[in-house]
Amino acid sequence: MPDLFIGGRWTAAADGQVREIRCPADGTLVATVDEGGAKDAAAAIAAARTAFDDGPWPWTPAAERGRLLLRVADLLERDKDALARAESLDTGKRLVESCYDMDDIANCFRYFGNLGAAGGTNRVVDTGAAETDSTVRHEPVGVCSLITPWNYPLLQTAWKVAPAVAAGNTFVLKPSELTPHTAIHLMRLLTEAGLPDGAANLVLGTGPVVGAPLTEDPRVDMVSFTGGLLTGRRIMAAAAPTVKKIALELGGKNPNLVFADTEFDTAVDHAVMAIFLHSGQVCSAGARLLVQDELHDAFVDELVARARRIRLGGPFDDNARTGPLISAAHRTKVEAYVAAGLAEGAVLRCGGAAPDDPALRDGFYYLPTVLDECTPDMSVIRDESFGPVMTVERFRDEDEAVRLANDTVYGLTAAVWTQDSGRAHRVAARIRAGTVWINDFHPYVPQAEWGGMKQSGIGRELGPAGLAEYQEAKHVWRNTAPRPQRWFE
Ligand code: TXE
Repeated sequence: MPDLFIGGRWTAAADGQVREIRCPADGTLVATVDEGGAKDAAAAIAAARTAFDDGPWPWTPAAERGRLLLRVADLLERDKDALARAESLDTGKRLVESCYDMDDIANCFRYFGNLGAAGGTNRVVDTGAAETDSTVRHEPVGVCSLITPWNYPLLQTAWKVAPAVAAGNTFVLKPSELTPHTAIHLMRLLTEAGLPDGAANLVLGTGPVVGAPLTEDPRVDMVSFTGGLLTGRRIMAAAAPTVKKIALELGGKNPNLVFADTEFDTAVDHAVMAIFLHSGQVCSAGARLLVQDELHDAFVDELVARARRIRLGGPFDDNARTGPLISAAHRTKVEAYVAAGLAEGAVLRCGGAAPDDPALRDGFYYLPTVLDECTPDMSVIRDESFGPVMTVERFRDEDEAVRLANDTVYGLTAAVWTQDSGRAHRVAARIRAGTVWINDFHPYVPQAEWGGMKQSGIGRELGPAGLAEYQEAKHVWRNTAPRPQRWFE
């Protein structure tokens, strides 16, 4: 069966191109999929445009749209095992982690489904004048291009597709060219749940070939993108000439602040998890450890010992605790990043290389790495590695901790560890990031907004604002007893 989904039909690429998808854990061939081009992107945009302008979906009552999403949530649960397996083969991620992702994805559809099923968000306005009625209607934005990355492929897709569909939009989805399989499966589930033809379209392919037209075409009203900062800047520029609405989630360089009064074992445990989960390929990863001077030596010694014990392995290896990087190119980038840090004076405490275990030879593995004695001017502090690399900086007091934490162009997440709740709240208030955890790292819920300050992005996903992102507010004012005003008489 072909892999592109355009106007309710499965189709091969117009120019017949295909791509091999290989598992990053061992290089085995997962499948060969159709690779779209500019013609396919144009056809998908046309289908989404027609479905929006003429189709039933934008005019379907919000409650009915919500019920469709609840059916999708049920179907996701039905197909959880197959979806998790497909996600693990594409990404190399441990199967158990893909299973957690699938639960989160069903919850995301359920959250936006319930929001819709509650009956829409239109608002009656009291104008203060008796002979008027006034309503603010929340309408869909239109045709949305949804462009997603490879680290949490279906999760990041769900964060866009569920609210876009709930709000009545039509869309063209372009997943990362490296991880297309769960997006293909999702199209089947949306159709099975009853989404009309043309409301959901899928084009596989690369950023420059398929992504670029999706961000430039005048028939597209909105672009929602999750990925790297450089691509985000490019997308913003591409969307500017036609003044599209944009939503961007562009990663982070997230500080994890540990004060000396914290509970030692728990804070070390979370610091290790904060960065080495999914080998650091997490936009919210706690890549920058900031630790108070007097705790530094003991804390770093212990976390280095634990990092050395982390077992690497493929998706179906029950003993593995984290997997490979997504590609050879990405590993090369992480290697260059570490080399730059060492040249700038960072101290390598562990890792800093690919593992020498012959069983891992065919995968893109990289050892959990800790770079100590880092300073704010170093490139390893300023740039995102998106790999299993933790940098360590020291701070003396609360003011210095906050100053260092905020000394970055990013602002996605941060964490503060202390038993002093006054300090915890002061620091949380002063850090410029979209999410701040106190004595925790990584949890999120679909009810709470997610997104970045500064160059980590524009707009929010999840929560009520995550739905509003896909809506336009329209004020409809009706004069119930119109009379001439005689303004010019
Ligand atoms: O991401 P890209 P890449 C960061 C991380 C990583 C870096 C680069 O630091 O090392 O980004 O990774 C599509 N027009 N994050 O190169 O390029 C592309 O096909 C339209 C953070 O893999 O941002 C894919 O579908 N689309 C992050 C998507 O953009 C374009 C997750 C993401 O790819 C395009 C991943 C273009 N011109 C990487 N060029 C996070 N925020 O979670 C590419 N794409």
